[in-house]
Amino acid sequence: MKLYSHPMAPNALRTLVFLAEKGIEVPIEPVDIMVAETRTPAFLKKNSLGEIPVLELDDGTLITESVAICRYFEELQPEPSLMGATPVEAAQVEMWSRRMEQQILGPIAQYGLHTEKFFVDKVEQVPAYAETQVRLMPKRWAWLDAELSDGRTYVCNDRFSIADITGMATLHLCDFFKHPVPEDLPNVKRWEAALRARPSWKR
Ligand SMILES: N[C@@H](CCC(=O)N[C@@H](CS)C(=O)NCC(=O)O)C(=O)O
Repeated sequence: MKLYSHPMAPNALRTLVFLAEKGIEVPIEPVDIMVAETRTPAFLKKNSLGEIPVLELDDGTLITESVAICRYFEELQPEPSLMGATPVEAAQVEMWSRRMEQQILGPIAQYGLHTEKFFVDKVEQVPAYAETQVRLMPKRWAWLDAELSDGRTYVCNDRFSIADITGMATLHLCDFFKHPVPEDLPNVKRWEAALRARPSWKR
């Protein structure tokens, strides 16, 4: 088994954090997106979208998409549960994962896609759109702050899950683009501090 990955790539990082939280070790084949190693003909045979992470099993099976790779490891090793241990919990974690991906990770990822030179061939970059996305961030953080105002630390049932891992990937992107969480949101700040304190936070 081999994981094509890189800790500086947010989606690849989600899988790396997931594995670290499970205590699972998988051999890593580093793929540097900044020097376009995802766009070589050899890599495109592994993922036609030219993206990491990619998990390659010993029989040659290829699994792409960070959450699909996490799902594979959750099924192999259910404990500690990061995707919900009962049908209700699994649905709630899925709900929160989609919320975190669409509401929180989405705008800052769109900002990166529309501003980084590296993505110029990937999308028609519209700098004005990028600015609208970055302006959305404080509003989205304020939404999360209100959600966490009941005092819970983690987004879903106050239990660390893959939804928080998507939050970690977002915080890494916010660090990179220097758009921190606003200081006046104590509940998000509490959540952020808890995530940054986890051993899996390190890249
Ligand atoms: N939906 C995919 C997204 C994967 C993705 O966007 N990967 C980025 C790094 S975070 C990538 O490899 N980009 C390389 C490129 O665009 O050339 C997932 O969750 O795995």
